[in-house]
Amino acid sequence: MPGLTAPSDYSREPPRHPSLKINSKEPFNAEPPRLALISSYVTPVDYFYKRNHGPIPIVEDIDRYFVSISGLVQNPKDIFMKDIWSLPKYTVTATLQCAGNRRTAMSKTRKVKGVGWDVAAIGNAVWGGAKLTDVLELIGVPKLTSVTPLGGKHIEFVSIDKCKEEHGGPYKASIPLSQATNPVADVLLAYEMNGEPLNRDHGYPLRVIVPGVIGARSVKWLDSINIIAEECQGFFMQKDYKMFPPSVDWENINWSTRNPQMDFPVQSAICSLEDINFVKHEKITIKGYAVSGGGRGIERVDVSIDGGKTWVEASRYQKPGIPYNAGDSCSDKWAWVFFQAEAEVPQSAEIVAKAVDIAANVQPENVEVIWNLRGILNTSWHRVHVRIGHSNM
Ligand SMILES: Nc1nc2c(c(=O)[nH]1)N[C@H]1C(S)=C(S)[C@@H](COP(=O)(O)O)O[C@H]1N2
Ligand SMILES: [Mo]
Repeated sequence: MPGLTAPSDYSREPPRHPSLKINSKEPFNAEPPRLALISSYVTPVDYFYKRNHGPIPIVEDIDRYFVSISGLVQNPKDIFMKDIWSLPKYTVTATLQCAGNRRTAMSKTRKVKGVGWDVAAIGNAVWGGAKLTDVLELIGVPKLTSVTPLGGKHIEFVSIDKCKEEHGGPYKASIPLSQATNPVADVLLAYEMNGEPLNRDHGYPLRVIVPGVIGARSVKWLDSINIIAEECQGFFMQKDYKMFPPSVDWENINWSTRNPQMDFPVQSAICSLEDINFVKHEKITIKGYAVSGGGRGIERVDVSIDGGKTWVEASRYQKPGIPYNAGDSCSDKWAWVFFQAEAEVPQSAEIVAKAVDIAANVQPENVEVIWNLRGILNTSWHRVHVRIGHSNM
């Protein structure tokens, strides 16, 4: 495609912040330290987790870059950046979370396949761009369309990066057309992240942002869009990012029995403490993030210092000085909340956090009941251990 190319090796990768913890070098997969993650409500681009499946594409000529939109539509068209820039610009504060967040902990119960992540394969950014539904209007697909006259029901986003899983083909994913054309769903073709043009790692020049949905559907380095009758048949929709029950393992898996994961479930993690901590004082701060999918706000975060026998409610906030209330018009509905609680701990304590969303969905107590062979969606209660004293005691 003119304007955008994809290298077939890793010799032209962008620079990255040295504090990121690298889980895989090629392709580059990295997350920030826990404390850095909760240092600000809007995650700085440098600290935002990076999840790639191939070498990072390169824009050679932004004026020649376009997205071709075709498929089951009457008027297929190539959309250039100037067309996108001329549409109303929206900014949406949305949390992106990889379905593999917290995978390493799931692997401790029973081995799973996939890149290992601690609790920071997640970040919150202010995404700026055009609403996808406005872009689709340019080619004659009206708002709130669930099926086009030619039978298109899904919208497929195709990138140009070369992915091993696609045998060197590009990354792709789809969402229902009804969601893409619903202005309230806030699906963006984003060209900005935190007020700056997207950088290469995060999808420059243009990426999809599907708020409230696992990160895998927010396709970076967008190359083309297809309106199709059935959902995308690509690897990352059909052979990955599906949630299986604990009884299914590699010898008895039947991928077609499950739907591709879309909304992410309710999640929380403590970030002010590592898995095992030796502290000097009895008084500790328990701080972290909580978030749910589908725009469901966080109703409550409970914390425990005795492994989950007794609980207290943590305070929740997004922006300083503005009380957070799920569903309130001044809260960011697609974004995480931070929670905080102070506690006095005995000599040795198991600290636990669990969040509840506005639909009263609660995180499961144990990882065993949600174990799945791909290690996705570990949303079990997050536990850390604290001991008073020194590590050599
Ligand atoms: N083209 C392309 N888009 C992609 C991916 C990819 O490898 N290639 N990874 C997906 C996954 S699995 C996630 S979690 C998010 C990560 O976005 P980020 O790197 O900006 O944090 O991008 C998604 N979009
Ligand atoms: Mo992901």
